[in-house]
Amino acid sequence: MNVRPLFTMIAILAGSACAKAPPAPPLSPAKASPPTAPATVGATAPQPALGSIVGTIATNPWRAMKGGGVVYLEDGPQDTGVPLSATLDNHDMAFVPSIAVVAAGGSVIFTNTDPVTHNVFSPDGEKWDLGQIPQRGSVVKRFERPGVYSVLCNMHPGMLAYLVVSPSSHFARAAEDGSFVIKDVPPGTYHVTAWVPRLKPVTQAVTLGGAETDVRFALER
Ligand SMILES: [Cu+2]
Repeated sequence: MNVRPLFTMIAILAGSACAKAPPAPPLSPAKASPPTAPATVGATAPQPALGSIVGTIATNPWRAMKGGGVVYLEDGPQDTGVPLSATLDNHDMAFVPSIAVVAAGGSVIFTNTDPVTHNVFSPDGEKWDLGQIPQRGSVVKRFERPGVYSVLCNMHPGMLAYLVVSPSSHFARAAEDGSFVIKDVPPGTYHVTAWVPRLKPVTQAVTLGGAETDVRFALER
């Protein structure tokens, strides 16, 4: 979604140069090693070592990162066991958090911890409206398709949040300084998208070979 061709294939493949483990001592030819542990037990297939895709987002203007951003794998594997839900609260006349993320197929729980009634709707995509949410009330909505929604309240025009529905369960919030870490990624090549409010998202091909791969994004209007 929203691929910018100019940037698409700029992958920075800086494989981790930091060897954390010292080289193993040479194996001495052991005469007898009775308790040999079997290499594989049972029928479970060996799991590839998981790594991290780390990096930073630079923005023009730089203030665009004030509320943070989201980075996600377009084609990452869908992990089972990942909590497929996010919460977006109405609190102190604002949405908290201002950027929420959920994997496609997951649900968002819209709550209201204010002493006043709020409304939650989005004019984007299929244009949903959850109606009024009273104090202590909540509404759950499931999101099947990836996309980004602006989230508004028709009773308080200043309220604005963003909901990013990620195409995979591998995503991360980017901090205000642009840094992010997507953890527990199996080795492979992925299309990684960086999204920041009001800027054009950028997708790059990134190959994760070792424990860590570093990638830099540059986003502008
Ligand atoms: Cu409101």
